[in-house]
Amino acid sequence: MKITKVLVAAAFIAVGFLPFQNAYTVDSTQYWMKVRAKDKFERSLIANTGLAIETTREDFVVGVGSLEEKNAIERLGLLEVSFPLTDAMDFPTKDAAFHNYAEMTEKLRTLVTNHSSIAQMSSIGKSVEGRDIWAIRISGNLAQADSLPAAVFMGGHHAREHLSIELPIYYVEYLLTEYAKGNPRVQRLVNSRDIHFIPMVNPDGAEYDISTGSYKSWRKNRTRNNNGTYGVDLNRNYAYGWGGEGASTSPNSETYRGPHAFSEPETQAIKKYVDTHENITILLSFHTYSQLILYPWGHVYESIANAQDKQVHETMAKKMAEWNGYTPQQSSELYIASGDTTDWSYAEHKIISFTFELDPGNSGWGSGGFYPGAGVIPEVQRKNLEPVLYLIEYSDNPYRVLGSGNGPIFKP
Ligand code: 0X9
Ligand code: ZN
Repeated sequence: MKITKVLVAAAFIAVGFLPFQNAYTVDSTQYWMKVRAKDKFERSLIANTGLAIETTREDFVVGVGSLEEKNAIERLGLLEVSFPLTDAMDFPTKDAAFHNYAEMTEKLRTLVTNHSSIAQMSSIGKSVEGRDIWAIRISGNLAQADSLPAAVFMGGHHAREHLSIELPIYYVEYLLTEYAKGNPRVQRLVNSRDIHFIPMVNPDGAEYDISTGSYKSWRKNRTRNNNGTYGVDLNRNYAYGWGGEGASTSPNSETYRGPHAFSEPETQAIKKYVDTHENITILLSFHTYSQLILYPWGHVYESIANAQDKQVHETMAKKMAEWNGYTPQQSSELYIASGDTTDWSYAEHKIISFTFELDPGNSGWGSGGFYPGAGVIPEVQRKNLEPVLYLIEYSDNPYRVLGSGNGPIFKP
């Protein structure tokens, strides 16, 4: 969105003189606001200022309004956070190829609308600030997709890891457009599978990270903690091993685990989605960066007890590493961290689960780190395409990677 200062100059075509200074400025900037409101009376007070309330929660509302409305709300003593919806609230120009929340929503909506016989878009829950968390479901047989083998891919648990959002978006586009073009491999996969993408698990964090037009290096979500700080680390908030090592009890910390497991609406949404799609056998959560393929456990150094499951994770990780060149290893080889997505999905549902730490590597593309620049997007999408197709392929029975006759065949 662009700054919209409207210069209004009355045109006086009087001969010889200009009677007074007749140019004035109207600031038509709109502000995004989070406003404290504990009941209908406070909400009515706020609505009365003119604020367009978009989301109502137990103790706050979110809306958009003018500077005048923002000032009025400030005078009521209820304003918690505000951003001008100006040039900010978007990626720096050089990184415009990344999708912000609105752009992602629009792109996914268009893709699904154009391929509605094989794709659905649904909100799996709302973020703390009331944004929809979108899931895309792709299958050649949507009516009976629950009885097909399923894989789920997610991105954007961590706010500043914007590259992790570009991959799920791209694979949605790839599968839908290749299917339409008649790509036989994609048609076979889509027709026989139930494929899920949740590209932006933490939309509030991602938007906050770009809210000033330069990156904030934000990681967590945007929960207001009890000490007035913001954010829970969503990859420390899942239930399995929650409360263990490698997660902080301090709300100020970057790795704050939250007051209890699944305290956050974002992780609750993922939990509910995974819990209710019992056909999911494979999960991949994209993060950045370090070029790693990680698998459980992450909360202890021991490996998972089931030897066959361990072997499946190792075999798949090694195979995928041949395509993307990343290093396959157990999560806790990186460091111990409790409450992450994949420990939970494996422990709770026996889903074969991976975390990819995407590019760059530690000493990869310069000092890019979390912000490697938009130029890397196509290459990272390309190198991870084969791993994604492979996971979809083997979701009917991941144990097949160990040779025929291994493990439970998928039963709907
Ligand atoms: O710390 C994390 O959540 C992940 N790394 S990141 O830089 N994207 O924040 C790694 C999670 C791997 N899991 C464990 N080590 N348990
Ligand atoms: Zn991460």
